[in-house]
Amino acid sequence: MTTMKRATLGKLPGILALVAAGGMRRASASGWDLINMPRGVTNVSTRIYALHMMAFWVCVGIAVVVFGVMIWSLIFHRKSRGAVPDVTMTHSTKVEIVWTIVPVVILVSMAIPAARLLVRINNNTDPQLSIRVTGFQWGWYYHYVGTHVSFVSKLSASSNAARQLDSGISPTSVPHYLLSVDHKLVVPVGEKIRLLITSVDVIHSWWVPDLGVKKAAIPGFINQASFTIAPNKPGVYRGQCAELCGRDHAFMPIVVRAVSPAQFSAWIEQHTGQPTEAAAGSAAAQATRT
Ligand SMILES: [Cu+2]
Repeated sequence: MTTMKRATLGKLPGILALVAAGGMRRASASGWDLINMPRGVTNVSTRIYALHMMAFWVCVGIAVVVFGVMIWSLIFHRKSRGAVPDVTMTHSTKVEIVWTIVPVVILVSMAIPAARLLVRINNNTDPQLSIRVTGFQWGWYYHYVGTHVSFVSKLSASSNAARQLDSGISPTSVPHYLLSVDHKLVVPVGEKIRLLITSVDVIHSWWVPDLGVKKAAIPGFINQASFTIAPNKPGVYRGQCAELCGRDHAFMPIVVRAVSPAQFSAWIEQHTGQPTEAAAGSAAAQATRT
């Protein structure tokens, strides 16, 4: 057995305990919300949720009808009850018309709201704030367009220490393990924010479920994504890189802190010029090399 395998097996009880603890935490909170996708805090994310629920209930309805007929047939038309197959029936135009029209109606009725929402999701016009997001191995570099505010956001020191092999630190003792960063992305609530997303090395993906945003960061391309956090929803929203990008893919989380516009202005003022874009850029480049 290799040393690596032994190390992994040695950690197995710890990993299982962690999974169990996570499961218990989930079970103790309101169950349905934890197994379902989040409603999120933006206009778009709540619409995505509503669309998802609509599709879910359509699927439930179809399942009830299809399995209902199937089970009813199995019970009431089984051989032991004397059922005899009707070998003369080979074709029914009426039935074929029904089973063609019904799925078409269902699909179109789902496609129309989905297409409408897709158009809304991709509406990146008239932002009140633009932020350049650059993914790198292993973190994110943010620059508030039109300001001198820019910084690198990486996995927090506490999570980074705990994740090291044989660190002896229990991940359960670390708040927001692997979902916390050194510098959060600060944004104002109630304002339309446009992200200009790219990468300096491989493909990453900027994903924050509560914002309804998941966009690939591709070197050489600038992708756009927009979101507006509801004015009554300031808070901290967490996400992760969602594109397998290499060794430390699991260690480049995203944390967004939504504050009031006044607090945001104060924050921008406080951070203008420190660190400068050039300094943050060289930090990003250095981080890429290590
Ligand atoms: Cu990644």
